[in-house]
Amino acid sequence: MYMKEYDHLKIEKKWQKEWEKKKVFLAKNKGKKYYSLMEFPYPSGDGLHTGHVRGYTAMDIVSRKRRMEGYDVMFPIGWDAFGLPTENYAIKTGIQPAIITKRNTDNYRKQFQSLGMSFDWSREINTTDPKYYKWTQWIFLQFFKKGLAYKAKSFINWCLSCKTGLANEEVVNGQCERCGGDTEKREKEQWMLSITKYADRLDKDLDTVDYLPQIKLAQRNWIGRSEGAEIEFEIVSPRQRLGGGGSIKVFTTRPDTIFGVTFIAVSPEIAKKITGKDFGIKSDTDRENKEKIGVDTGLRAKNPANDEMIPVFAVNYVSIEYGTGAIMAVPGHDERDFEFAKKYGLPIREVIEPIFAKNDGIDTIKADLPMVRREAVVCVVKHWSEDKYLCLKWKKVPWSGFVTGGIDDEDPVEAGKREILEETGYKNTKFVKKLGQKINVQFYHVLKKENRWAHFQGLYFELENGEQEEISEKEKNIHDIYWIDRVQVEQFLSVPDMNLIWSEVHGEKKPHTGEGVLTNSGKFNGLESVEVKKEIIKFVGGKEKTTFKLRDWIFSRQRYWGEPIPVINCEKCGLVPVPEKDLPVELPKVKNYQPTDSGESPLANISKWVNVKCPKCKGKARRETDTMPNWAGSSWYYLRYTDPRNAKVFADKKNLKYWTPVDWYNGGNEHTTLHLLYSRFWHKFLFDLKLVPTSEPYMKRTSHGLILAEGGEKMSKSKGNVINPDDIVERFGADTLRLYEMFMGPFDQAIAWSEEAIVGPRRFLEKVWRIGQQVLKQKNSSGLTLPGVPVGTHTVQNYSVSKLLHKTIKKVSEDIESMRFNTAISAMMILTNEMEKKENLSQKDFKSFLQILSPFAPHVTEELWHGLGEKKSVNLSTWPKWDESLLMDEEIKIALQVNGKVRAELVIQMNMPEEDIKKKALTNQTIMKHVAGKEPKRVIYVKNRLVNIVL
Ligand code: ANZ
Ligand code: ZN
Repeated sequence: MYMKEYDHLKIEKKWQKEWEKKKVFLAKNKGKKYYSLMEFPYPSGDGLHTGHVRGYTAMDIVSRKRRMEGYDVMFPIGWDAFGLPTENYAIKTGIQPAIITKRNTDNYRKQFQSLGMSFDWSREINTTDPKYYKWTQWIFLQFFKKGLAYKAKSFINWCLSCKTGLANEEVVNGQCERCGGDTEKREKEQWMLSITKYADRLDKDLDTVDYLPQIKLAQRNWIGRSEGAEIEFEIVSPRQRLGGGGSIKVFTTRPDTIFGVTFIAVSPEIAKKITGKDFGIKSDTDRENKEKIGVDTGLRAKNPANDEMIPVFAVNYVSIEYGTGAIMAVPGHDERDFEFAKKYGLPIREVIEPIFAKNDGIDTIKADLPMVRREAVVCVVKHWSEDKYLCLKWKKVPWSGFVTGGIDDEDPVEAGKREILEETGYKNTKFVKKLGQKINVQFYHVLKKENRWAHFQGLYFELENGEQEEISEKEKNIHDIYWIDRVQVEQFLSVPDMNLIWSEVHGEKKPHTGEGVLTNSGKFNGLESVEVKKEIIKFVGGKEKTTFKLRDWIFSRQRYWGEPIPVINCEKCGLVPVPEKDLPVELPKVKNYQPTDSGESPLANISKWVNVKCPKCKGKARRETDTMPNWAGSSWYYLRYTDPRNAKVFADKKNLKYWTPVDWYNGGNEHTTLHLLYSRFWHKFLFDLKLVPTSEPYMKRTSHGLILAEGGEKMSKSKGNVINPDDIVERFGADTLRLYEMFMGPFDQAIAWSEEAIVGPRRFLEKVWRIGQQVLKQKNSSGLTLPGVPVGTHTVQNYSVSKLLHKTIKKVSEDIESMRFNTAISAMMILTNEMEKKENLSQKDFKSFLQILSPFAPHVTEELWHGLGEKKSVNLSTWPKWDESLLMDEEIKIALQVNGKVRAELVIQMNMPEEDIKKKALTNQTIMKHVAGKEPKRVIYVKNRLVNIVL
């Protein structure tokens, strides 16, 4: 019945076959559904590597747990098999991509099976199967019919080595995301999908889903929602050329800075449109990094806020692709404009004073008190002979800074001198200059007991000598005086905004780019920037406008191994969709997969395939020869799993209603922008057509960290550091590999492979095996441990194991939900250490332990489970519940009585089982003396209070 040694090879094969035979993991389409999904792989020639195993194991654990919780679980798998690596391999070897794909998927399937993944294999799909891509093409046609798929000439990124166009998001630092080769811009006619029409919803609806915060953020950044305004600046000169009219529309997120505009900056394209002249400037999309260049166009515009005449520059740092392609430049508060203005000697005007509100510590603003505004000065004072500055550290509040003080209707310089004298005693101050920067600080004045809004004017003084008066006792109690070295002043200041004042004395002044209080802004002076935006937009006749960074999706590739775009070009009728009855448009077999240098797809050379009749007029026409990008098939695959063999629709409504949305979707960190966004977009489109029941495809999304090679480098074939899971499965077993990968570190972080560390999980499983053999032996040898019958002291000892077991059940249950697999495993390791020490471990407890371990190590647990007489898979058993009362650690004292008289005390754990307590009472030394060997008539237990032994 049981093996002596833990023979993983035998056990794992045996159960994989058994599961398959008994169809343990097939989804049933009835009951409480749970849809767990892991991104399907691209089946490359190299096979699965250990990096893949991490994410799949995680979702396998979740799926197995859900089955045990009584859900009808669907955990499907398939192949995202179109794409360049296969095509490039086909070019090299002359083997058809379809054949290569079959070979690779066969290998992947075998590998997944050897890992014990509980996939529902009956739902396997393949994006390159014509029966599948028929529906990818069909969905594309729906986009086309709604005008959301269109052709446009545009500059695209061209990969010189893949010889294909790439979407912006497939270019990373100027290089092709796939092959790492150089890219260039080429103008080409391209198919586009109007994802921008969904930008707003793609952003807003993130509020309705449970994604990890960093994933939502990545999506939001990619969509790049920006709330601002469009404002027109009238062109006032030269009048004659423009016929006295015309204006430039700018997009700004900071209408509150409009009084600080000192020039208009437009993209070269807009400059050309207005003036007809080419200024020889190329716009650079990489607007943050490049040196800013510009030319005065000679145009003058009027600022609608203050009627000022300002110059219009054609610049390289404003792009035609964003907003209106023109900006109102505010060098006082924008770093790019600041850099440009300094370079070209344009005025810099400050209109926003920083504001700093104290919101921690004892000087936190009190919400229920009014704000009292005070004019104030802040005095930077230089030492008479050294490069040091006079600083104060307050005693009662956590402030350190310069000499400051309030002023009423007096000359600020005089007030400053007076404050310096009062607070520090220094007499001979020489005023040098006023500092342009003013700042606002809001705080609770602890001594005056009121909220203060201090409006600080910066003043700069130098001391002529060190002559000092005695300071009053009162002042001495307020602060200590320090002379701080120039390089340390910045560190010393506790209010960060004071740095802006300091930076005018020393160091480089930078524009304040945050919010604040308006100044030099006419009737808006003194108001806060965040509150005044709408009003200013109205004041200058602008309109509120939201823009997005997201661009339309370039949806064509000039390559062979992709879904043909199902459209026909007719000279007479234009672009005509292939009739639905003619779908799929199958990829023809070709001899040569080589892409062409002209940038046309290799399909263009197959005249038999290309030349067709127009479906509308029956005249001469040509097929589209571009194919879809490799993101197409993965944009809707999770829908197909619900009904994978349907030939009439992409999925039956009933199945969609039952299974979608996906309850939990896990995948690589690298897919949290593009794939996730693209599939959300397709889903919303299908939702609008009432073809899917929900507006979001995935309820929950998590991502796992990469597994790096030993030493921390990325695993790659070229570096020869890829770890093949087959090898590990053979030597250590799939259960060990699974455990190891879940144990190696926090799930969302990258972590390096370590051959040495894998031994730990293996030893753990060997221990589980040994304990299992022990429990089995007990079961087989005698009736000694029949559950519920206490024998000797064993029950008492078992009690502490039970307690730890219930703690572990709770921990594992909760940790799986929050993907803290590593801590779940270490809790189980601690439990086995305790279990191993016990001589007569109860079968029941051991079985509960097998159940919670089974999602992690399904094979060995299944073997032991059946060894203990179970007939059904452990994955069909019920997930154990923990007993709350056993979790309490509280110890209490109870009284031990003999014939009603208290003779001793006993410390017990609260809610300890009655049997255990009675036994403890009877074996207590003092009590045994009093009982003196007599047979007790009765033993009465009052819960958590006392035991009375009646003789
Ligand atoms: C005036 C201003 C004042 C601006 C200020 C910023 C700070 P985000 O937040 O990324 O949407 N801008 C607008 N269109 C641009 C274009 N086509 N190329 C380059 N820059 C452009 O950025 C919006 C801000 O970026 C806009 O607000 C505009 O500069 C600039 F203190 O207007 B702002
Ligand atoms: Zn036609």
